[in-house]
Amino acid sequence: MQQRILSGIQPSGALHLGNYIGALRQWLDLQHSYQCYFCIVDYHAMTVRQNPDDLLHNIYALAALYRAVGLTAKNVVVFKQSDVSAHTELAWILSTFTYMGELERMTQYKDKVKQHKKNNNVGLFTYPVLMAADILLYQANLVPVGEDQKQHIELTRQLAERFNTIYGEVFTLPEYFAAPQGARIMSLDDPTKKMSKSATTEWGYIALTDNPDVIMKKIKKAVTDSGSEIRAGKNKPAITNLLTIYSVLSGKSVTDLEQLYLGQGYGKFKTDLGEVIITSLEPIRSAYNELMEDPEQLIQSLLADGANRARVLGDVTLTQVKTKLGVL
Ligand code: ATP
Ligand code: LTN
Repeated sequence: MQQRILSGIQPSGALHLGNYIGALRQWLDLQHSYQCYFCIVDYHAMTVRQNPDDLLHNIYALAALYRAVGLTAKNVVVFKQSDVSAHTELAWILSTFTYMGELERMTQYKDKVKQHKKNNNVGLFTYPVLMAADILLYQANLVPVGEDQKQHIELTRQLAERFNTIYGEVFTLPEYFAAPQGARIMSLDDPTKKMSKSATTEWGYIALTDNPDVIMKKIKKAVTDSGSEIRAGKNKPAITNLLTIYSVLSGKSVTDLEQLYLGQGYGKFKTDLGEVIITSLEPIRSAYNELMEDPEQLIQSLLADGANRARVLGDVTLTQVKTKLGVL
């Protein structure tokens, strides 16, 4: 039987190069050899207060982007988390297998609390349990995500193992899968932070839908390190990040790029990098714009079909879990 993948992205804003390199590009490669479930995790996005019109727009936009990047294989199921109620049902059950201390250790939770001091809600805390439910419901073998999510996958494995030990084998233990290069793309205006949708300024990220002028401006404005050599290294986080992006998108190794720009300043390097990003993102942007001309149509066909296919599989697992627990 073909192995299965599940992954998800929050509809919490414009997708950026970090999401593309860390997650979407991996999905593109894997879609041909796995049965794929790609979720729009709208319940996760709600852990930060959302405006309903923006949330709906972001759901449509994310569905369109999943297609625009090329997630079109027959075995790809794209669906919205809130359409499949088994996710929240299983999350409740799993929460009774999760210890407070385990959630208190999650670094994403600690970071988010700092960002949202006035809305430190319980959902932010239990966020990883819902994520575990997303994954375990589909008996996923592999979860391709950025490095920031590794800790959540480890917790998911722990919960699955705990349940299986007490009640008998139900859940498949999922493996974390990271991009070989670029699993953690850093912010352009602060290379000590990861590139993020919820950044305070737009200078930190390049959105997949940014137009060429904006992309070039953002790259020109990206912070650099002291010294002028184009060289990767521990004490050069900014240029290492830019070289990583260049390398992934051009297929040239970082060592080759260092050779290519030996003795040259940042100016030429940044212009070339800007061009590489523009060329890589152009087909995505045009496919996305075309799909967004009729988002209602897209939602109806893609997400309705996706939800139906996801429900079938989700219900099988939930029934097994409920049977084991004695509530069916
Ligand atoms: P937010 O800032 O709203 O928390 P985000 O930008 O971190 O959002 P998510 O929707 O949480 O984006 O993540 C979607 C996928 O992209 C996940 O697999 C995540 O690990 C990956 N990802 C996010 N940021 C980066 C990054 N900077 N580098 C590599 N992968 C990333
Ligand atoms: N927690 C992830 C988003 C997410 C996810 C998932 C990723 C929710 N459910 C299931 C992979 C599998 C994030 O914040 N990036």
